[in-house]
Amino acid sequence: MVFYTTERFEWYNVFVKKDYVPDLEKDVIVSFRVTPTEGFSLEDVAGGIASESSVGTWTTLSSLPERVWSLMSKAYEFIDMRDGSWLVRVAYPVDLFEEGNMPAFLASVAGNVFGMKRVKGLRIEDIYMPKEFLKHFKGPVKGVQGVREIYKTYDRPIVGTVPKPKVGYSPEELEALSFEILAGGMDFVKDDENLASPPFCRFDARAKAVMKAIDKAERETGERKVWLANVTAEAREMVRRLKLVADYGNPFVMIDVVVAGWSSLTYMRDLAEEHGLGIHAHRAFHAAFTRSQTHGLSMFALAKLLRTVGVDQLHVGTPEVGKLEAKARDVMSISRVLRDSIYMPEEGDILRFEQSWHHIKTALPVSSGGLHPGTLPEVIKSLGVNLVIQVGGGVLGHPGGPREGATAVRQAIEACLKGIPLDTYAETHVELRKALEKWGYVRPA
Ligand code: CAP
Ligand code: MG
Repeated sequence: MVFYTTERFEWYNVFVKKDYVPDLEKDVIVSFRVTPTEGFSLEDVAGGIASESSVGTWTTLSSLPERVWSLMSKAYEFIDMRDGSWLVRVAYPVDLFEEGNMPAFLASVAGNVFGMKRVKGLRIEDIYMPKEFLKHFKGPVKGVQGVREIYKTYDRPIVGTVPKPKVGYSPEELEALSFEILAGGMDFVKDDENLASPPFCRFDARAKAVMKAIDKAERETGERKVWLANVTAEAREMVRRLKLVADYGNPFVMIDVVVAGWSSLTYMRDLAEEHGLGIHAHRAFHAAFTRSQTHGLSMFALAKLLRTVGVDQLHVGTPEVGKLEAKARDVMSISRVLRDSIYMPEEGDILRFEQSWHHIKTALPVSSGGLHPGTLPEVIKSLGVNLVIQVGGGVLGHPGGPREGATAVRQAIEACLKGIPLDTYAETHVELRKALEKWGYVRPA
């Protein structure tokens, strides 16, 4: 075996190669937004990031196997963002990573680097994945087409409700409420992200109750109705809950994917496929690392990684009309990167890469968070109809009760698709009128 000493190198500088041309077939490329700590040059910082996230450490080494030279990453492009930060692109040879191991991949490119003293801020804006990398991942089980086939609904947004209060109902109460919501026009009823199996609403009892409501609503309406069943729990229990949901013939489970973690999701995705289920991904906790513009991992990159592992639908937020912080342009880009077979960045967008998805199926964006009938035209205008819409408080808070609340949401969607202003449609649709009388077009603070 040949060993080299690295004593004669300025170690971090070895990882800066400004003349490097990335190989789009064989390199994973990460766009880092870098804010250097005072006293460090940009090259010092970029070299440190590239080293720590691939093969290096903080000092020169007395021996190095020859192979390592071909596994090193290269910081090759530096763009001044003119706000004290730089966009640094780092290329990683695909052979650096174990095939299909998302947690290990992230421990590399999104691991120690975030805590390095030499970075004051570090944010991953995007990750380009070549076919060589993607081919080891399975992607969504159903994809947009598969989800549409479940509902037999192809030309309007799929729409549903999370009963509120988000936690507190008993199974019997949820049964009655779910029936009202579904009979009123919703396609699905969804558990909230923090509803698992508390003493007053055990998962198994809830499953039985909600499925009874679904059977009854399907008989009454003739439409397919679905439960987005939150199975998030300790891994073995999550498996048991998924199987229970499948035994009931319900086609979806929901997972709080960020808090459950990448290994859990990878495993659950395979189990979902075995049982013919789709996965609804709730992103609770994402804002802890996606919200800052100078540190963390962007929601755009997170959405790509989740599609790669395999979720069929994912929360993306609302185009500035909802209760949670979001930028309309970002929400649109995130929606497109889930739905498109080839993602093309907007003109002038230097943060994001063109991304071809190869065999990985498409996924549906879910718009949610403070929506009500008055804000739906804006949501559909921005995000299109190939979309899942979730309205919780905007249904449960309807003055006529949840059934009328659900009907009002469906009416608002109908009006949008027909190109009729809501106020006009409300003249002949009383449930919509009552919703507009309460909320108008307000954007929750
Ligand atoms: C929405 C929601 C969702 C959020 C999550 C909630 O309820 O159920 O969890 O939408 O945010 O509890 O807030 P409302 P995001 O319809 O009553 O607001 O979709 O941005 O991930
Ligand atoms: Mg919720």
